[in-house]
Amino acid sequence: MVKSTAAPCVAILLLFLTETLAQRPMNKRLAAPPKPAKAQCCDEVRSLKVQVANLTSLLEELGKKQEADLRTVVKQMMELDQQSRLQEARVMEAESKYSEIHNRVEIMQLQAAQSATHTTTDAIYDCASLFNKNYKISGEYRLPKDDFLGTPELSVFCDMENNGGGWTVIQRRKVGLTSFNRDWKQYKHGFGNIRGDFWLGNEHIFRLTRQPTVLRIELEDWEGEVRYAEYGFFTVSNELNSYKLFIANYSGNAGDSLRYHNNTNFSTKNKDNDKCVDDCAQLRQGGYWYNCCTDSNLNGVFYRYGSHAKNMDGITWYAWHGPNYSLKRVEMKIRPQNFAA
Ligand SMILES: [Ca+2]
Repeated sequence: MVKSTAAPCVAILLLFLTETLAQRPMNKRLAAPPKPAKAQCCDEVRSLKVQVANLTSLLEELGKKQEADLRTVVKQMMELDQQSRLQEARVMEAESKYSEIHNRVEIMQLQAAQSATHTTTDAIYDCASLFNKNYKISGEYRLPKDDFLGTPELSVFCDMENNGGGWTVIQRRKVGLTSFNRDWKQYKHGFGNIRGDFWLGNEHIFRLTRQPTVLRIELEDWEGEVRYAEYGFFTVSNELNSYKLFIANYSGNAGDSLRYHNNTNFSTKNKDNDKCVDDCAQLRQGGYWYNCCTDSNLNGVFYRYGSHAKNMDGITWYAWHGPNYSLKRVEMKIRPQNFAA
């Protein structure tokens, strides 16, 4: 009987063990992530990767296109610049021809007038006296020599049309091909082209400002804006006093950048008469009434657009554009205080 009861117990135990062993790997398999979910995730990653690849190539394409566009724009700008320069040169040539013809006519008119008024006492000193004799066209005129004053014949440019006319131009910067880094003698007698860039000459300016004189300075920047500074009083001493500058009574919209130079001597690269340990004429590369050194430098270096905003020795007017901006055009002109148009 003992034998017959032990046999079923062993069978149950074996069955239990078999089931337990069989269940173990099954549980393990159930704990792993389901197969379909894994496949879905990879598909998403793959599609994202494709999208990223597409975007990258799109960006590359855009980048290349932009670069090409930029190159085209730069090329077009360079072409336009070239064209405008050519046009500017053509306009300048035409202007100079026009002005030459005008001048010939004017000189003939002046000569005729001089022979006609030979016996009268009203002498021709400057553009203002010409204006009062009814010369109202701007251009080059020849002032006769004056035996009484001991002055030689002199070519001047008269502005007969702007701000009431009668102006004798004593300085001009607009073309930029004439160097203003000249010596004492050249500044004394004048240099340049009376229809282009020139300095009339300290000796002539001294003579012309012996009567009470107004100075008008006109400035233009590279953006095309025009401003002016006017001095109701302007005179220059003789050579013994180093053509010392005296100015007063400022008015205008450019700011007063000549006041700092008031009461200073004229200096050139070979004559340091400034009020500075430095040699201002050498530093600023011009001839001017240098103090220590500048609040304006109208006889400085002509820098073209693009290189006009980098140097201290350019044609500067601090009160308007600061110490490093070289102007595009300058004109200094004088007229007697008692001038009445
Ligand atoms: Ca000095």
